[in-house]
Amino acid sequence: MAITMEELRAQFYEHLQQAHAQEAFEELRVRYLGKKGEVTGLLKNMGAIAPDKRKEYGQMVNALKDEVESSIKKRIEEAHQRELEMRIAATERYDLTLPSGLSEGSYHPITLVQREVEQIFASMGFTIEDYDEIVDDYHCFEALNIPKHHPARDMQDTYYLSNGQLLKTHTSAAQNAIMRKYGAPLRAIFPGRCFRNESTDACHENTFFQMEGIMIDENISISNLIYFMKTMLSEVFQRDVKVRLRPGFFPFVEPGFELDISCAICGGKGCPSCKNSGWLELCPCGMIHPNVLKAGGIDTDKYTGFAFGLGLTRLAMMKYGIKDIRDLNSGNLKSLDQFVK
Ligand code: FA5
Repeated sequence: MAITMEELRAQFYEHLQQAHAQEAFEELRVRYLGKKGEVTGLLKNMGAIAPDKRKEYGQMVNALKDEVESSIKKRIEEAHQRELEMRIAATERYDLTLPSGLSEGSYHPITLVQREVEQIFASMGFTIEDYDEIVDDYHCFEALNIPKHHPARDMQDTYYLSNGQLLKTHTSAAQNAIMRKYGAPLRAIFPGRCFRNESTDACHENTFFQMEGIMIDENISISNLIYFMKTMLSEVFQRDVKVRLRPGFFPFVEPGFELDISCAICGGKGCPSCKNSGWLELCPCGMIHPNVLKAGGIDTDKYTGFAFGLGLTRLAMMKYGIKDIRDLNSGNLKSLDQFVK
């Protein structure tokens, strides 16, 4: 007895279920859809079909043909996908418990010390500001009471750009913009990279970091300045450090001071890190000159303020006992390893 269409469909799916390889799918295609294939063969039964049902029967056979065709195609795609996944699994097997083989990263000592100082000042109500590295003459000098041809410009060997701008020689270059941005009263610190065209030695680099701080309010005096400097140093070093304050000249402060720290490398005896003086200039500071306040739009009848320019790179040297400042820019990963946190 001839097989019915339903029986043929069921038989096909049973065979399809058992087929896994490409050749098996090809065999199925020939067996069911080839010229002498079993689905094609259904058309041979057409003579036994009543004439008014033949059209419908032909359509059903064609639908079965399409179904067989697309079912085989789908299984071929699934088989490809499975094979691909197996290949990936075989080549990329991760064992998340294995050690990475890479050493732990570390923060640069300047970053560590910068963050520490930032935290100290933030806890005392100072905001932390960012400023450009390329600045103009006005902000770096003129707004700081250093007019053109003033001899104080020689104190900082400046890198000028061909467009007349310059690389920031000190973080004081941001003072004017920050005063103008916030007005008074104001407490802000602004760390930054500075550039000076000078010869390098154990305590001088041509690229180094400073952190500027300004506090402007009514009745700010030198005693406020000394209090903040002392607090900052005792928090950073967590011990008593020997410092000295001596008069210093900077056109943007009056009076001005040099704050030196006893050299932590030699304990104050004198060594190359402190140029054999036993002291290292660390944080010049002073009361902001009225001309600078005025340039920043601050009412000098009402407000006074102090400013300091902390040498962050030197602070990192002193805190971590780094003998030569040039090591900090050397990119020597071995020496940085010790700062892994
Ligand atoms: C200034 O740059 C002033 N703007 C600081 C200031 C701010 C004074 C506010 C008063 C009020 P000076 O050139 O001395 O000053 O630099 C300040 C600190 O930066 C130095 O004490 C030192 O710690 C550090 N420093 C300066 N030049 C170098 C250098 N070449 N390499 C490493 N650190 C340096």
